[in-house]
Amino acid sequence: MISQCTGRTDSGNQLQSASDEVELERMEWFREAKFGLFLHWGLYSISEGEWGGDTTLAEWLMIKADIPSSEYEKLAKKFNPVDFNAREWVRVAKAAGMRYIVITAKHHDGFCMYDSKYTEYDILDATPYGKDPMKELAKACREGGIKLCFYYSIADWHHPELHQKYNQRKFHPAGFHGNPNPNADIRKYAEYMKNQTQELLSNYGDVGIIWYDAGGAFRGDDMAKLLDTESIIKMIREMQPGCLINDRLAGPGTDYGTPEQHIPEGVQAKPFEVCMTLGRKWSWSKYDVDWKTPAQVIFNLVDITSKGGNYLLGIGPKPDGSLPTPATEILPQVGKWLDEYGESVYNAGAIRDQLRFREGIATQGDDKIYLHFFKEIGKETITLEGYFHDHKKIYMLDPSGNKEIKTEKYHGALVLHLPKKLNPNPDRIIVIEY
Ligand code: FHN
Repeated sequence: MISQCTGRTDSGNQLQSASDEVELERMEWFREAKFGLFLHWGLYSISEGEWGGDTTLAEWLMIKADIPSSEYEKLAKKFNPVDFNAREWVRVAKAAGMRYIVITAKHHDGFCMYDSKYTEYDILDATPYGKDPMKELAKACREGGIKLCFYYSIADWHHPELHQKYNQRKFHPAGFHGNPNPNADIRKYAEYMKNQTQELLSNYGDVGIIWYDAGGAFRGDDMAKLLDTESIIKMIREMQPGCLINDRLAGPGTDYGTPEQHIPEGVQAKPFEVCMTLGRKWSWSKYDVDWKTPAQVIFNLVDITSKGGNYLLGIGPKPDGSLPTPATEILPQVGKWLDEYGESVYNAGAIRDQLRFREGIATQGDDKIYLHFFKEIGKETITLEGYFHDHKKIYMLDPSGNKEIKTEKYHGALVLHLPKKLNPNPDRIIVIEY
């Protein structure tokens, strides 16, 4: 039996090879974490979603508004997040039940939200703020016991050694760059990327993930060859063996898949993490008004867990460093539910049995099956086919006291008699303990 939390077998010796063991070890915190906070924060946040009358913008501000570097760089002089409080960000994440934070160290605009020795185009050298927020966040994460992870854009609309042809060609057939350099040398950009990865892994303590992202750049190009990604991956493995690498860096041996804004169908063979915005935008926009409800977030989290994945939920801090009010209202409600019912997520994963449960979503831990009913099912009994355990007990999960569920066997299936009054929460959970 494979544990859903660690992926490790009960005997521990059915693993295929030593490298599998290393991989499982590295992934263990990630499998157990289940839920993370994705933060997009940068110069684009200053526009608050608007530029030249267009109010549909966000972190793609520079490319969508076709802003040259000479113009875009001026935003740095306005970036002064005086209300940034790393401890508050960590408190909000933890209160939501999130166990890791992924933050944009550098997005496609090329601006570094940390103190880099490889460029002056960073928050310490180019803004009035003059501090490194990632240092403060790293400290707050360590104190708060949650993992700090860095998003790093492979695309770069500012760096002189990345030819525009490698960046996104979504709006410009020749590719986009804020200051195109026809003589750009991709080897120098590859070295820059590797050096910045090295400093992120050197200066902020343990890093949970380097979350690479091309955002459509290098499409049709051999990214692995052009950027020598194998040497970057090798360096990461040597510097911080516990640091994960997502699959958006082309190359051998990355750790997990990253479906975006959708939940894949069915249980996935490889570890994965669904990244999704809480509103409509990845970064802060005051025009972003379509926010998911706590119930929708909970449903997504349980659905993703039932398929063996993690949920990385995105919000955009404001330019002053404060968090969007809707996020600070929605996330604590998700955290409250996880406080009461979170064992069906944190201590569980995809169903391993042949159980067929049509009335809702099932997750399975090491010795429990959790049946989540997200809507009224309009009947007093349900029949679980393909169930074969000799269970110890079956009960409704209830923080005020679990309620025993009556059952009976019927032609090899298990019939559950549902209680008349189901809990008034967005999710009623029946636990089968065996
Ligand atoms: O282009 C980026 C986008 O701005 C955002 O960062 C998302 C988050 O996963 N990734 C890319 C689009 O897939």
